[in-house]
Amino acid sequence: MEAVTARAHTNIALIKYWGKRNEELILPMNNSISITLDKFYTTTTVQFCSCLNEDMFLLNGNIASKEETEKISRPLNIIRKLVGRNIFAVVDSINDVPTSAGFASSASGFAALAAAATKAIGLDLDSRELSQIARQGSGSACRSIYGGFVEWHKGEKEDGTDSYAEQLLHPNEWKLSILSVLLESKPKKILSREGMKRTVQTSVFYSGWLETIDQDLSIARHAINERDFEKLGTVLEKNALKMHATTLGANPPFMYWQGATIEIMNVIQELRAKGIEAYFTIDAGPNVKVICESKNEEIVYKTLQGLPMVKDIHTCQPGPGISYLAN
Ligand code: 2P0
Repeated sequence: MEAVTARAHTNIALIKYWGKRNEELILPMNNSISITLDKFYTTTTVQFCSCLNEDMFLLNGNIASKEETEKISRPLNIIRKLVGRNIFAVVDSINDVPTSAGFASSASGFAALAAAATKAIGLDLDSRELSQIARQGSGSACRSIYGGFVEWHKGEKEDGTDSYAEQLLHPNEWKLSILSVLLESKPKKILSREGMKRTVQTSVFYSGWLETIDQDLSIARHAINERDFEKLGTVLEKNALKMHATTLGANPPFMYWQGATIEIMNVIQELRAKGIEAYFTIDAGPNVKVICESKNEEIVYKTLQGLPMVKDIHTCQPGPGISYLAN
């Protein structure tokens, strides 16, 4: 069978996915909205062969661990079931996602895998179907099928058939800048999967998250539609702070921020007080992403670059969805 290569880019959530209602199918408690980024991506080649009796996974040129291989076998099992064939694959995956940039590679990784593997086994799926397969590798991966601004619909059904992402805006339709600020930090202790689970089960603030999420989503959708940067920035920063507040109400409580995280948040709020529109968001780790309009990119970059706790800054713009590469 032919080898197929696909590429997918990472994404950053503006309105966060935080909590699952079904751990097995990876069904979220709420919709989320993201921007796919141009700079960081995963390129994955998949080839099925009846000569194999299990999946083989090469990650950045090295044979992956049993645990890592089990993770990629999950979406491959779904694909095998779809075609009714018990045939295994070699998966060769290269991450151009510097983990140093504070981005997880799971979103781009599972999106590229879904695209390459379905085509390699002979399926011709549309983006929505690919999004559903990528979702079952890692939730945020369902958004990386598309470029630009994307919304993941949580869906209502318990079988997950209506839980997939959709593009809101093409990457060329709104050129924002996203600065990924790498801070001096210690390794994170609580992975997002575990963190969101503990939050859903125990946080006294999780009800507040759920009660206000539809309003945040609606404001963000309108802001994107109207290219209203102040409106979008205000709601995305509020939403990130609210997500992190839920971790403080969990039992036992936990927090992703470190000292440097708070210092950057203050710097961005001070920049705004001086009239420069920039907003921050933070995922399940200490690093900060700053979002601004292109006209302010240079001043934001220069402000951050000079700070002692900033180790590195990567500047991104809205990027493309999945693409297939010639082998
Ligand atoms: C997001 N995060 O919307 C949120 C915000 C982290 C904070 O999606 O368990 O790797 O594989 O579905 O997608 C990171 O979690 O979690 C994430 P799983 P995933 O981007």
